Amino acid sequence: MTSFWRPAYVAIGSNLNHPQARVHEAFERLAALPATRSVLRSRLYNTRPMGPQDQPYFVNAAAGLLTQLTARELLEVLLGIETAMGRNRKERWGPRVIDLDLVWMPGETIDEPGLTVPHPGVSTRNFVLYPLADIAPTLAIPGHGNVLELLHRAGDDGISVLEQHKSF
Ligand code: A4P
Ligand code: MG
Repeated sequence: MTSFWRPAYVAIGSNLNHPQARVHEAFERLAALPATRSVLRSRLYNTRPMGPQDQPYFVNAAAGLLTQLTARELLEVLLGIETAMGRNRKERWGPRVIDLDLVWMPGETIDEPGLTVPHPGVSTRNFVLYPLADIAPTLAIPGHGNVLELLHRAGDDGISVLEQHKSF
C-alpha cells in the first residue's frame, strides 16, 4: 500500500448468470474495496464474444478508481472478487460469470508472470475501449496510445450500448 492515491482503470466483463446484474454487482464490490474509492462508471455494452462463438454475448463496462493499493495488491483483490462471485477458470476466452482486468494504472508499467500492465489486449478490443472512453477518453496508455484514437482504430463491430448512465 502507498500513502498516495492514484487512478486505476478496471475492465469488467460477464456473459453468465445474468451478466447485466453481475456487472452492477462488480461495480458495488469495487466501490467497497479497502483503500480504494470508486469514482467513475461507464455505460454498459452488449458485445459479441471474442474467442469461441458458441457462448452468449458479453456485457462489458469499465470502472475508474482512486486507490492507495499497488497494481499487485489491486490484482489480488480483483481476483478475490472474481472468486467471491463464483468464477472458475476453465477454457481460455470461455464463458465467465465475471472477469476483472486491470487495464492501466499510471506509474505501474509491469511485465511479470501473472501481471501485465497495461493489459496487453487494451489496444485492439473495442469491448474494453468503448467503456474506457466513457470515463477516460483522453487517457494515454503507454506503449499503446490515446484511448479515443485506439477506439476509432478498433471500430464498433459487434458492440452496442445496453444501458445508459442513470446518474452521475
Ligand atoms: N493477468 C495478467 N495481467 C493482468 C491484468 N492486467 N489484469 C493474469 C488482470 N489479470 C491479469 O486471466 C488469467 C490471468 O491473467 C490472471 O490470473 C492474472 O494473473 P483470466 O481472466 O483467468 O484468463 P482468461 O480471461 O481466460 O484469458 P485472458 O487471455 O486473460 O482473456 P481476457 O483477456 O481476460 O479475455 N469477449 C467479449 N465480447 N468481452 C469480454 O470481456 N473477455 C474475454 C477474456 C474473452 N472474450 C471476450 C471478453
Ligand atoms: Mg481476466
